[in-house]
Amino acid sequence: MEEASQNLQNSPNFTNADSVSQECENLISSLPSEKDSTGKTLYNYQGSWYYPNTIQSILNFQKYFEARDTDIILASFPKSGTTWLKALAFAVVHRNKYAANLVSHPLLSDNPHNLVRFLEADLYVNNQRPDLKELSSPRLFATHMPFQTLHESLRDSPCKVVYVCRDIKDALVSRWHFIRKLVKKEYLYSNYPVEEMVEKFIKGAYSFGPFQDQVLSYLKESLVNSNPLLFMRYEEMIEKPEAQVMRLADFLGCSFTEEEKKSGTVENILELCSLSNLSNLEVNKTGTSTCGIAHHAFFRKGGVGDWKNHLTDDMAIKLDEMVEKKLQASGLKFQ
Ligand code: PAP
Repeated sequence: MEEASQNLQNSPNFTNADSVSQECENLISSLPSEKDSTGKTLYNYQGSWYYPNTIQSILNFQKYFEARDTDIILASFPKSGTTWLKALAFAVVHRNKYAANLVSHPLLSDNPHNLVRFLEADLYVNNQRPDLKELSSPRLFATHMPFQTLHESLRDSPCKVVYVCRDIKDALVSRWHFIRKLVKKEYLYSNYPVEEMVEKFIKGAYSFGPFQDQVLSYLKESLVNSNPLLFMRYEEMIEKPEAQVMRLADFLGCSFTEEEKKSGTVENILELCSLSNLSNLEVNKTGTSTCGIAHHAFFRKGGVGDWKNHLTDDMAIKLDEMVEKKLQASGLKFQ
């Protein structure tokens, strides 16, 4: 959900990229700004870069969202495993309502992004007060905002936050593919060179960037715990999916029982939410999500290390060093 969205002329949620309130316009005029490669302006709000329409929806969210103590917020930097985490969390939380292997499971007929909707990139786009009161608890939401921006609306609530983090290089390459896949030939981004994406990541001014600042915001929070926070890593989910999904269930307060473990519930959920299963569903081949993106664009290769096919060693070293430097300066480590 990012630069490409600025080019989605047919998307209902992204057409009014610059239609913002007077209040938002005043705020924006005071913020640091940078031009992207198409000449559109990004602004830095609370330490992260956004296009104006996203700042407007963040303001809507910060002003009007009323957290419930039972809410669950799934947070991520774009292209870090959001779709997978949404599917897993939905399946885990609602497993008593929908058996994971039944044909009627919502994940078989709808995309994870419609079942767990983004706050700033969907629900609050062009809508100051989406009706969220009717949703039954626990409500699941998602965000790409850094913790400090999300926290403004969670201050008075002990609701849970799950953050999924992925190697910057794989997240970058995934974003690059996403932009090229999503955007029609006539738009500039279909010929977007990966070098430009790397430059952008090094410079830091791109939507929801800088990566390392966002990761640090959640890493810090996982120590402070003003909200209960589970820090997950995409690579660990790939390596040990059973252990990670059980960790997720434990954190969400719905641990798998011994009987569930014996009867294969964990495996069923993992199979239901697997990249191969989800990407081959009719709904994910054809549909468009509530945030205006074609479902198929959220699924590609998955896994760890695809960056090796697209980035040079020099690029990789620069990106890794940049992240390490940021984390070292804070005295924090991933593990
Ligand atoms: P978003 O931030 O726009 O929602 P997000 O789901 O975080 O996107 O990232 C998409 C990546 O997750 C893609 O990675 P790739 O480009 O390296 O292939 C996509 O393939 C991968 N992905 C999507 N669904 C799954 C899944 N069920 N299991 C594992 N990986 C997945």
